[in-house]
Amino acid sequence: MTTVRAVLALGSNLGASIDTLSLAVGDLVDSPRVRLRGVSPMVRTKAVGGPEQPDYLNMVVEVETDLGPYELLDHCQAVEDKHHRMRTVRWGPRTLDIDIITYGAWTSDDEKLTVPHPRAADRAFVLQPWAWMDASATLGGIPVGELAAGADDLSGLTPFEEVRVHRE
Ligand code: A4P
Ligand code: MG
Repeated sequence: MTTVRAVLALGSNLGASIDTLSLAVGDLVDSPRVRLRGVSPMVRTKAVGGPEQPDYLNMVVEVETDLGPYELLDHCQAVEDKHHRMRTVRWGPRTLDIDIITYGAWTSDDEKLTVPHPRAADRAFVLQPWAWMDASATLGGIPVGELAAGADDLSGLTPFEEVRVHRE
């Protein structure tokens, strides 16, 4: 059976975000067709784009799957729906967003599924946790840690350990 490694980015800024992200990772790999290969730390990030909204928690996971790319998108959207995702305002606050960042070496310009994710290369909230998960990862041939270091939103990112310290 052919399997592909895919990188997924998760974000949440409504509700119990820590629990939502943790449960969502479990839900993603609950399918026998999706196995977990890597998990990043969670990061707290200032919202990029959209209306004024709360900070996000973001993280990245790597999965190995025999689902096709559109099947994987359906699976991610089913997990979003389970966590009461509403699609109202584009870039607005959400209980859970799951984006497919890469799907092996496969590329697509389709509006329904654009891969690699067209905005990932500019977004520290995707790139920095990805670099922490996999120091050897590249996007468009460039190390993701290098891309993160040049991303405009890097200064709005706080490692999860510091999030916990603030809460205690
Ligand atoms: N779609 C196309 N390509 C993909 C892909 N690679 N992965 C389509 C997932 N979906 C993809 O997505 C809208 C449509 O995009 C889907 O129906 C799918 O067919 P959505 O999740 O319903 O809407 P959205 O997330 O509001 O839009 P979009 O364009 O995915 O938003 P972005 O660009 O992902 O931005 N700031 C911080 N700090 N942290 C965040 O996580 N997220 C966003 C969302 C903005 N600002 C943020 C964060
Ligand atoms: Mg999305």
